[in-house]
Amino acid sequence: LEQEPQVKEPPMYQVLLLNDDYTPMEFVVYVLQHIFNHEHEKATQIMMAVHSRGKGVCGIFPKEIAEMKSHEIITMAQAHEHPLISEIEPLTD
Ligand code: TYC
Repeated sequence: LEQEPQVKEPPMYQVLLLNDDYTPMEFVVYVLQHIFNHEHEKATQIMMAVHSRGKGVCGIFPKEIAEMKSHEIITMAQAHEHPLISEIEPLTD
């Protein structure tokens, strides 16, 4: 049988945001708008989901981009002395 040419897509990673008791809600919304280009309404939805469930997905990217965005969140949080944490997780299909 003829094989279709295999087009390899890069493995994708979820950028996760973790809840905490101290980071202001508006700061989380600001970060989501500026790092992920989410609209204010979408950023608010994600923030509230993380606030109530403990963890949530901000976006899905190839590994290097995911790492960069996760790092940007932590850097912005540290600059404002907020304990906000982000991590990345491989998407398994
Ligand atoms: N729980 C925070 C508060 O009540 C808000 C918050 C939401 C913090 C999402 C972190 O990833 C987070 N101020």
